[in-house]
Amino acid sequence: MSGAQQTLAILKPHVVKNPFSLSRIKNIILNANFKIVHLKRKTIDLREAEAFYGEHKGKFFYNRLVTFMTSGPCELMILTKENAIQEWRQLMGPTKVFRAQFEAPDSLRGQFGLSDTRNATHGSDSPESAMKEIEIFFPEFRLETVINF
Ligand code: IDP
Repeated sequence: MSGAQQTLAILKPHVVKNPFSLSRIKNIILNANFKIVHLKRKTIDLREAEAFYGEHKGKFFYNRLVTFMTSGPCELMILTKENAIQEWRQLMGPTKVFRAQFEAPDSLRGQFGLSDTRNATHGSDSPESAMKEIEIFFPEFRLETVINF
């Protein structure tokens, strides 16, 4: 049995608006040997954004983040690969764009991030959050169907 793992990846609205960035990021994803198991382009609604970022409620950046994430279409993806959660976070780079640009300039956030809010991508940070996040955006998706992908 393979050790394939699923993670939720989001390409944030400023990336989806820019066809050049979007196709470059998708090439990077495929070249890093992730499989895109499911992909949806949609504008996240307020209820989904609040469920998704609930742990950050009350922080100084929360309103700005929710406003941005609901401002236009995102691309939501279920990615699979061995050790997908950690590998995707590694490919994304640090949360803060100034750190990404200095410490990991080749990372997705280093290349495509514009600010801490508009840091290009999201990735689940644990198997528990991957399951919860996939359930928010892909309620129709049955995780067990790709366990042995
Ligand atoms: P992560 O996306 O790397 O997992 P989290 O700490 O879970 O990082 O934060 C969620 C999102 O909140 C980040 O991707 C980023 O867009 C935003 N964020 C986090 N910290 C800050 C900040 O200090 N200023 C502005 N936005 C932030």
